[in-house]
Amino acid sequence: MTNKHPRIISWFIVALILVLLAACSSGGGGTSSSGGNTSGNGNTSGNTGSNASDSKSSSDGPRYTFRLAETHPAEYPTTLGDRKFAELVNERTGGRITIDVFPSAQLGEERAAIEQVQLGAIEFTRVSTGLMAEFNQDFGVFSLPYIFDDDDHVWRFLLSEAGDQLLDSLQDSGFQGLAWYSSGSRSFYSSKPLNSIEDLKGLKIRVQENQVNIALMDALGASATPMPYGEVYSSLQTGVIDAAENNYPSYYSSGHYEVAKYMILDGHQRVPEVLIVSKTVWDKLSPEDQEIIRQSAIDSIAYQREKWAEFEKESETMVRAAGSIITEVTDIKPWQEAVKPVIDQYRDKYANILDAIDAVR
Ligand code: GTR
Repeated sequence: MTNKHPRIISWFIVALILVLLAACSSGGGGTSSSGGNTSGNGNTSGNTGSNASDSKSSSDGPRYTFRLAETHPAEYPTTLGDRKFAELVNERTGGRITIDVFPSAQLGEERAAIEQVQLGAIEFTRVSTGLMAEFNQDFGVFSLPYIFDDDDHVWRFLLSEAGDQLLDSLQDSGFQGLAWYSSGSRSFYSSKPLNSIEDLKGLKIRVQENQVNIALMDALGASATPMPYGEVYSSLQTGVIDAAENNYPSYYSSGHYEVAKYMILDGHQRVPEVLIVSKTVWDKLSPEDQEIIRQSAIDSIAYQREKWAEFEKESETMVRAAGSIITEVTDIKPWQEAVKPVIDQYRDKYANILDAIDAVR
């Protein structure tokens, strides 16, 4: 009997295989596509589904999943900017490049994140130019007091050729600068009343970690305490420091207003944010991918600025409602006078950049 039906059995097996193959190719493709979606931090999952049908040439090529370190929480305007950037890159590469945004310093404090990006261990980060000053001296210019008239002036400079050159100058330090984001202006806040410039004298004030800030606190008769952003809340609470300084959105979202309810709106600095990528990673990308990434970063700026403007107002309302005591500065001249030695000390070092800033005043 076994010898009688070998042909029938083999035809049956062939038919069975064909049926199975057909089943796999029609239904299986759709369900197994989750393999391309393994990195999942939620923000990209909507895009990956469209990969298969996307025939744009940008969807051909290597697939990457990158990480972007962000110190602020998920709904902060810089994080929203990061996510917009990631979304644009993902769309424009037909889902081939995924950038997962890690908010709330999950990948480490800002300085550590920059170091990791420099090494290529983390691919992207959004940081304050105040922190970049220790990695690229030119960036220290942003910590000089009162060099910009207002936010429009900052943006005229950032979007000028000099601003582009500054982004490119990061190459010498192991990064590629991609785009600038808004960060408003910084003012002092303390657990002690702040009614005038005199009240800063003798205070221990937390600053972003760079040399210019140390000179600035000296000029104000205060003592600078550089420390990571994530340590400021408990340091204010326990009295390790008396004061800190930042914009409204950071003062609010970090909760610093809960432990330092006196704020004086002196607006001493306008320190923009910057989106950077590791040069090690950048150099491995094709020119087409570099272009998509660069353009997506630039195209995310408008969204970040819009969210910034909204959140700046919202945070002011929230801290006022929570009982912060906010002193307006009606005459800024005494402040500008007091910090003049800092400008004098750094004028030569930053002569070219300061000229470019003046040129768009
Ligand atoms: C914020 C900035 C953060 C961080 C922080 C700080 O304005 O957005 O990236 O640098 O200041 O003071 O450390």
